[in-house]
Amino acid sequence: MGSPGDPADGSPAGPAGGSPAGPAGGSPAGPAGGSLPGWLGRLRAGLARTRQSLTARVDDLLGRGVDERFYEELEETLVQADLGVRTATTVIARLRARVRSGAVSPDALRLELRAIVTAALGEPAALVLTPPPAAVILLGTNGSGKTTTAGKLAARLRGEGRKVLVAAADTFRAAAIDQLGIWAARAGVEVIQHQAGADPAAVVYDAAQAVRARHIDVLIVDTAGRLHTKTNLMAELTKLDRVLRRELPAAPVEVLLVLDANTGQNGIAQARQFKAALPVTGIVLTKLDGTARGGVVVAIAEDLGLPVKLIGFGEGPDDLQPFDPRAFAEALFVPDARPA
Ligand SMILES: Nc1nc2c(ncn2[C@@H]2O[C@H](COP(=O)(O)OP(=O)(O)O)[C@@H](O)[C@H]2O)c(=O)[nH]1
Ligand SMILES: [Mg+2]
Repeated sequence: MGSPGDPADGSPAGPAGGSPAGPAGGSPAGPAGGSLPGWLGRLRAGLARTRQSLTARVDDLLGRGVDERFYEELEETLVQADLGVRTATTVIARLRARVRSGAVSPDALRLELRAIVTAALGEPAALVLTPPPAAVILLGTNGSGKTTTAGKLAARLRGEGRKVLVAAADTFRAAAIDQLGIWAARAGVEVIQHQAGADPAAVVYDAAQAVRARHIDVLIVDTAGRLHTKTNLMAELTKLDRVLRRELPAAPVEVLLVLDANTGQNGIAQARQFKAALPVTGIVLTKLDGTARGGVVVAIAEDLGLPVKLIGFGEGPDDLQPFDPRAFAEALFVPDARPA
């Protein structure tokens, strides 16, 4: 099939192929719907597994009354949903404080928990893409979803009326270059590519010249998936970053680390290492559809000091959205059967 999402670059298959179970079309179910945009319905559907592992269990606990055991088991549940030990501990401490000051009914506690998590997620952080031309560099380990994100982002920005160019700086395999080319064609944006094996910094150099010559608004740079422990490969990324800033000195540059939600806490460890090597400005959390580990978004916000700027929850061009903490917490906490 012609899906650019096919694992053309040989990344591990994972759960990627699977479209999320349930009403992926995203027509809002039930009274909560009202005017839910389609993507919100798909996000909700995508987060079903996380929601089940988290809220069903929390509801269970809430039904049993609040004692020491309740807090212990709640903390364990939060850790299992990949919120991380530190975050879970904080959430529990805040919940205890609220209970001391009076919130005790299960419904009140559930709302309290949702409010605490929403607050932990912080404020929405938009991509900074002005004044044009701006650049977005996508980093991350192999298979995390960089190329797919590049394609989805190109489509999105193009849809907003911007002139977009993508640079195939993953020159490691020809298939990776083709994969980006398919996305670019589909999104109706231009692409700069070299032969497989070329220097990624040379691709970026050419792309920067094209940005100037063609009056591009946003340059999106796809890079090779690489192990963050390989310092020579990190050096390659640093070089690419340096060339980009030298050639487009006035451009705002977003350096986005693309993390697969399925990697949970490991993703956070990866993020720390990338952050040490490059001026990462934000996170793209992908594959939120079909994972039970969507809670990791909370841990990222709390532990990493980096904003989640975009979330990916499917392989279609619309399955990438700016991260909205409120919408996310709601998709995570409002149970299926009884929308708030
Ligand atoms: N279900 C799902 N699959 C995704 C998502 N993002 C990427 N993928 C799939 O994950 C696989 C690897 O993605 P790719 O963009 O090639 O990763 P890269 O190696 O970082 O460039 C592909 O099969 C993609 O279609 C997502 O948000 N949801
Ligand atoms: Mg790729």
